[in-house]
Amino acid sequence: MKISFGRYIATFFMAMQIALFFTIFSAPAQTNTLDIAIVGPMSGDLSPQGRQMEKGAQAAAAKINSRGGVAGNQIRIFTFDDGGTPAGAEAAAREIVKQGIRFVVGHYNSGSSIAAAPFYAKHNTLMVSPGSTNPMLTEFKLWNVARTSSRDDAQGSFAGNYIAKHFPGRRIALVSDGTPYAQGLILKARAALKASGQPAKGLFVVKPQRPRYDDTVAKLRAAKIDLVFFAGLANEYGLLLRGCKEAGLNIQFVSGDGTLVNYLPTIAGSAVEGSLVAFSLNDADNPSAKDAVASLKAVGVNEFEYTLKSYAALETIAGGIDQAKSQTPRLVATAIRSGQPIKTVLGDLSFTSAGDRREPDIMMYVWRDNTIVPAP
Ligand code: ABU
Repeated sequence: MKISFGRYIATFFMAMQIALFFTIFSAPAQTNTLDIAIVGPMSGDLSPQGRQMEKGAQAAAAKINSRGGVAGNQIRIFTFDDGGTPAGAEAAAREIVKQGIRFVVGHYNSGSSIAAAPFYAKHNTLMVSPGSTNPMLTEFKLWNVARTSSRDDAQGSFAGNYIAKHFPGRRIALVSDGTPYAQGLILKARAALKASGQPAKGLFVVKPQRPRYDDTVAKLRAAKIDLVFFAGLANEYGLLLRGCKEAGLNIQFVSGDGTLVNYLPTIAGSAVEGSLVAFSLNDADNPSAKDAVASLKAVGVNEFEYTLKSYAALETIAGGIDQAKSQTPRLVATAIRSGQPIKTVLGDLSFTSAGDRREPDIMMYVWRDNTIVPAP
């Protein structure tokens, strides 16, 4: 059959219109996404903290997505494991950047955050840590760092002053596990004790990952120490508590937040009872967290030390994007660090130009019946 040129053109345009119609009305709805990495110790001793971070960030993302996302973008969470070490953190950071993710909730350990932050800075990536408390993280003046936990200088000073006030006349020793986290904390506690007229009698460093600390126990006995301020992580602390009790030493222990894991009593045994720990205000009691806590409890999440700090870290990124009206990490960081409050489960958070929280967030707890309660 022969078709005239005019008819051919008309048929061609009709076919184009039909194709266009089906393209518009049958294509799957386009969803814009915002990718956020959650990175922390998902394996090893500190994996309970990493898993809390992951659950908190996932819950925050689900909540924000149910409200339409961040500026119309649905958040997708990608979890990475840094094993709680600086080397693991550097490897995870390389992978995150390689995958094109530009927003990070993490890391947990100060040593990990401090190792990874400059790499993120060079690669246009913003990080908000829910757990790293060493002051150095924000003192390097990197453009890309913020945190939802308070700093060790606040914690160390608070602990030193608390000890001086509640335990006058004690023979005090400082014990550190040598991690970057511990080093910052111990300096501040030592300064506060000295300023209060009760200087520490000694500083001992325990090497991480040893099965027992009998040598340190012997040194504490020889120095007639009856109060230890411990800066470090839970495993070493638990073993030291247990070792002192087994050796018959009657020492009051006070520690920083790095020892706070739910399995501490399984390492320390009954020696954990009565020990004190400086940590943030109880996030789960924060009125702003009421709905989030109820939703998390409904799905079996009952631990909130880092769950809600991580939830708030993700909300901080989302709030920064809203304030900046942009997903450019540098602009988002500038918005977060402008001091303008961001609504989170921990209340309205505002940050300094270095990325630290402005609100004081520290109190003393005591271990009773294998859980912590506010200290008198
Ligand atoms: N701040 C709790 C322990 C984690 C860290 O800062 O290394």
